[in-house]
Amino acid sequence: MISLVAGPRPLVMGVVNVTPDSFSDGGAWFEPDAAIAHGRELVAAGADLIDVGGESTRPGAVRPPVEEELRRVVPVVQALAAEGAVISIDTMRASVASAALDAGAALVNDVSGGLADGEMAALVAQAGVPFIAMHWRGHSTDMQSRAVYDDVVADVCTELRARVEALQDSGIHPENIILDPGFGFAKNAEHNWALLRRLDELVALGHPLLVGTSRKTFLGRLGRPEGAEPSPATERDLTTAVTSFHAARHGAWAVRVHDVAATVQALDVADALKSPDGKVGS
Ligand code: PMM
Repeated sequence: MISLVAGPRPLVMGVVNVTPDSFSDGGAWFEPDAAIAHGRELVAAGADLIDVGGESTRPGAVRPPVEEELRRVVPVVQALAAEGAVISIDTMRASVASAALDAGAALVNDVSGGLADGEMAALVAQAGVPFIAMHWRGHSTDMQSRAVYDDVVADVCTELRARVEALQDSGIHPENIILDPGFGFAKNAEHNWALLRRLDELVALGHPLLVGTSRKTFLGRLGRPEGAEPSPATERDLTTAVTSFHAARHGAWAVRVHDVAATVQALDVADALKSPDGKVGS
């Protein structure tokens, strides 16, 4: 089983999006065989766990019917889990989480933190598996209209604390709750940078922290004039490796990324910079 205690370096969660329209990889792994082959490549590159998702959450995305989501993810989870990969199922639907757990998934990654489906928390409590609760304010169709905060870091911490309480009330063991600030979800670029700058406050919530900046639009805006198009998503892996390095230096439990090989190198650098007593060097 995967360790939920932050180790010497963060775990690497490789992303397999079985979707026709994800912003980050544009449907490259939509066919089950291609998705399974990609999952194997990510494991070979050093991924500690594989996140399989069948619903695109890009801003403005329309949700697939549940049957379609099941058709996309179940064969991929089944094949990769049978080969020994540790799989998280990235879904907001309890029925999809349940089918994926039956197919061999080991944890549930819900970008809505249990808010989108009233049955999710009870299902996870019953299954006794780790649950990734991401900060979320509503479905992708109109989430950017909710990117309004007094102090984004304080507000995200408050909303995540409320989620933890509700999840515990539903029977999920606190030690099974992993938190995620939800980079890019109802957040503008400055909100995302503030969350990264003040990652320590999120780690201090006392739960393992997952950081998912990979290929997100705020990275594509770096160095571009105001109002210019961001760089293509596949050209954001270097900046992603740097933000993963930063996450490692600030105690993240895991990073969720597309380019596993580059991330492993970045985390190796972070690890090498620690002194032998495990302290972060200056
Ligand atoms: N981002 C995406 C999808 N799932 N899950 C978690 N826990 N955290 C994230 O930041 C997150 C996620 C969207 O990105 P993708 O299209 O590259 O999968």
